[in-house]
Amino acid sequence: MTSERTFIAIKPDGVQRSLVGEILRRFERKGFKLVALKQLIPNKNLAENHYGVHRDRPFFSGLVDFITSGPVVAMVWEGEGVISSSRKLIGGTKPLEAEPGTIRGDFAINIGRNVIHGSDSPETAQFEIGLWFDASEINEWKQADQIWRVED
Ligand code: IDP
Ligand code: MG
Repeated sequence: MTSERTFIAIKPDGVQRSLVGEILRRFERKGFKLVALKQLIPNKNLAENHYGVHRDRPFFSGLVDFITSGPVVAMVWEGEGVISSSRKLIGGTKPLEAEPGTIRGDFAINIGRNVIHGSDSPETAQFEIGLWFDASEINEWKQADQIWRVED
């Protein structure tokens, strides 16, 4: 089994709308392991680095203003296949097209207020985890009931 890690962030709209518990619940009940969690208001530098691939897009400055506008809940989740599975739990970028049952499908209607971010590849996950977290903030621990989630 190859375990991997992904970076997940509840954006300021998700925090303001009290969706933190609901979102954590969805990742927990799926069976992934939470290995880092903090709330912070990202500064401009962090936001611009995080969304660096979108630097030349027309929505970039609005996106940076939005993500720095209030508290974000930043997390690292661990498990086999967690990167692509998280993207499925999150749903498509455009909330009106996101499947019902996904986070964006259930809780959002607007692309600029789509509640949550998740890394889209192993390379992005590694980059984003390093950007948002110090190695010392990530905990290695064993889930007591892991044998009931994952075969040996
Ligand atoms: P993703 O969050 O599903 O990975 P990306 O295409 O990487 O989607 O875009 C990053 C974020 O930028 C989106 O989640 C959304 O908040 C914002 N965004 C993307 N496209 C638009 C747009 O056309 N208008 C406004 N915001 C956008
Ligand atoms: Mg993306």
